[in-house]
Amino acid sequence: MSEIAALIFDVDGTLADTERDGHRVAFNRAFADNGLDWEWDVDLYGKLLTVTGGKERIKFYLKEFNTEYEAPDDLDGFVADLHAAKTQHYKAMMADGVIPLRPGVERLIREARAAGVPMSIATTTTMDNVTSLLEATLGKDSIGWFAEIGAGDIVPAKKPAPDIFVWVLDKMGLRGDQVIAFEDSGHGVTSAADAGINRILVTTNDYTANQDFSRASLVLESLEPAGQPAVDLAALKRL
Ligand code: XBP
Ligand code: MG
Repeated sequence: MSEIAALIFDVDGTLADTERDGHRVAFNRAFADNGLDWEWDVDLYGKLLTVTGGKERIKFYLKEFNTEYEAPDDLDGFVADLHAAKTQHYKAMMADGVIPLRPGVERLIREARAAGVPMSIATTTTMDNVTSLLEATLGKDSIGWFAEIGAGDIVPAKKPAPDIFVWVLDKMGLRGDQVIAFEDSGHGVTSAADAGINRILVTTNDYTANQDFSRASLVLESLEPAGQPAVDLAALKRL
């Protein structure tokens, strides 16, 4: 049994199932706003999730799935504008409460907070998206419940690179072997493990269920898996 110096949470797919009904829909709305007839359906979006980060994902789509489209000379500017429009749609959806937290997430966060266990966030998504989800689900003050929020372009390389977990660990003054990471994807596990985190709890979702989690400590369908005890701090100490 090892002490837990902090919990570090991924956001998309881990705190909430945001990809299929949140990010994907927001991308499609931004495309329509900009007169583009692109439609990312549920299956295609699963393939696009190979690449993390929304701007990187749009470029990947153009390179691999829509080679016919003649992108403007200023590709970076074009993608950045499209992505900014997507973020506005995503934030509006979160403010409307479209996506709830996954089972057990709020319970565990409240338990950690009551026990004085520090929490942070390590995600590839944009900071505004994180704060809009937290505000809509846990309330305005909840941003302050997290010691560090590592998000988006704050590091040059997104998951599966370890940079975002390394950034959060550095900011917290902790080593990887002192914390527990929560992830939902193979890329997330690679990122956390390569940052030196050896206790990684995965909660899968439809997009990630068949990915490689060989470096995770425990893989569950959720923090409240059917027919098994719910994950609480005592269970985390046994990881
Ligand atoms: C999440 C992502 C994000 C979102 C989109 O990965 O890949 O890119 O899909 O967010 P993870 P932005 O859960 O591993 O952090 O559009 O804001 O980039
Ligand atoms: Mg994720």
